[in-house]
Amino acid sequence: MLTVAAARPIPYTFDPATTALLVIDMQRDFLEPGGFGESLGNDVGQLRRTIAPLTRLLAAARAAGLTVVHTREGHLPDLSDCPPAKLNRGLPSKRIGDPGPKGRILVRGEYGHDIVDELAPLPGEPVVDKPGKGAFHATGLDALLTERTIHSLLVTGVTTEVCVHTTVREANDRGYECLVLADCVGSYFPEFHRVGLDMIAAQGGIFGWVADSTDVLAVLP
Ligand code: C5J
Repeated sequence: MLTVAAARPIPYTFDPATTALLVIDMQRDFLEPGGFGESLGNDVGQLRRTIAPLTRLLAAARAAGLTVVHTREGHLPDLSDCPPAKLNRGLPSKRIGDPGPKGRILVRGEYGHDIVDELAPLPGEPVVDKPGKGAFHATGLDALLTERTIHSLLVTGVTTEVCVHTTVREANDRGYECLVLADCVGSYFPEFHRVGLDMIAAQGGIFGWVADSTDVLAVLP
């Protein structure tokens, strides 16, 4: 067992054999200059600062033999898996399925929907395509983790208060112990990022634990 002593609110203990690194939605359209996220006026620098520490953590996790799971938010080309309540949200002409700077917005198979080159999945690493914000909703993620006897999740990706938070809440309710890596998750809104992390660790770790990736790197074999 390994212990991340600096985790808040209390040290986080995990067994690498039953732990997965979860990399949430590190997609071009959210992170890259010229992508959909930036076209909405967002500062993608707030998200891009996660790429370097996450690259290091991903390499260390792979070297330590952890299960690595990537997710992507997006929909089938005919949008049949996108509920109207989601489809009708957003600025007109910048909705899911509309043409965007890197292909149709949040549509599977489009260039912008895929993961940034720096964090490209290795062959054999599962990539979970999810239609919702949470990675458990309408996906095979729970079954995949159960099959591999995973109980603990090192959670990374974007955005802190949306898909990361939703996924951590879903995971917590399903009995997974989640450690969120503060420098490997990001939001376009620094205040939401800070408060989002505080909400996870508050009340004795109501949704999980928070630490920096360097705290995990220090204990990984
Ligand atoms: C958003 C996400 N923010 N991956 N998606 O729409 O957090």
